[in-house]
Amino acid sequence: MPDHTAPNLPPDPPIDEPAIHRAAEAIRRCLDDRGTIAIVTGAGCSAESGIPTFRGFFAAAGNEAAARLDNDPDAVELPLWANNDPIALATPQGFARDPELVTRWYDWRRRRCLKAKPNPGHLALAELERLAHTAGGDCELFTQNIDRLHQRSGSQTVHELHGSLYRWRDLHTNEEHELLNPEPLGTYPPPAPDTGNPMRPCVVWFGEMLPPEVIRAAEHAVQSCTVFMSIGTSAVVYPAAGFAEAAADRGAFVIEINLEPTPLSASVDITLRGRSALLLPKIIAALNGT
Ligand code: BV8
Repeated sequence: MPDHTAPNLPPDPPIDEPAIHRAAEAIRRCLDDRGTIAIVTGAGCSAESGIPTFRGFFAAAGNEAAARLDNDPDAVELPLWANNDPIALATPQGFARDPELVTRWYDWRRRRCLKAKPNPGHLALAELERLAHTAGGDCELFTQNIDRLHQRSGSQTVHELHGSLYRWRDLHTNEEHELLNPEPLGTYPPPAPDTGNPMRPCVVWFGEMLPPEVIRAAEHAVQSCTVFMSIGTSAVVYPAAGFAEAAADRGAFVIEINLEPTPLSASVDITLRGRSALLLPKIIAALNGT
């Protein structure tokens, strides 16, 4: 029985070894041509670090088990959010309606992500970046995740499409502050350390624009990549979901790794069903010919 760190993961589907090798061959051709690999990851990439996925966040049973795993003092408060739709919380309107509830939710996620560890899928993507650079190519990773586990696993080029749980900004001055203290923030919304003004997390809520510099980097990667990988995402949130489609339209070789089919699955070159922490290391092993 595989050792899952995230509770309630379904049993592993059969591994499609030939597809693993086809994916590795496509990546090998890209590296031999000193090409660019573009990658988009979603919450599924962090699921095996014990972080519930965004839409699975309120699979209450799984999340209560995960919260108990953490012996989180806030675990008893989880039902406070379990009756709320995360999409409603992750909006400016949700924050305006109940800034205390929303900032408590983000602080709870911030502390659980601080305690989480990168999983073998994160480490495999950091290794892929190293292989790309050694070959004289490039590897641009765009994540929808706000947990910084890619950076902590050693990936050097990580573009945060939807911001970060650890950066909060003063609502009046827009000054940003890193909040890395593992203790609860205590006051909600938390006060800025210099002005005392209330702060919000520097995440991109629904209805908010993504950082322009990240959009530009993504558009460049989509136009220049030879291989595009979509990993652990339901591919329903735009503009991130559109990057893989645009890469496929341009003729890039698109590889999807996801536990379940997505709207992208029909239009990619290879779609691998399974856990990213299991399949990514297998692709790297095939790439290294080991
Ligand atoms: C924008 C940060 C321009 C916060 C997130 C009406 C008004 C305004 C905009 C829209 C609108 N209608 C539509 C839109 C566009 C909207 C959108 O796409 N909505 C969707 C719901 C249809 N997009 C936006 O609003 C974006 N901004 O468009 O600006 C604009 C502005 C104004 C007006 C018009 C346009 C901003 C989007 C960013 C929102 N913020 N996160 C936070 O995290 O709290 S998005 C949120 O969803 C997370 O970032 C999450 O990562 C992301 C996507 O979800 P996934 O990562 O894919 O996670 P999910 O749970 O869905 O799926 C996980 C997958 O992994 C599953 O398929 C599962 O099977 C798989 N999996 C699980 N375990 C594993 C696994 N796979 C492999 N291995 C495993 N172990």
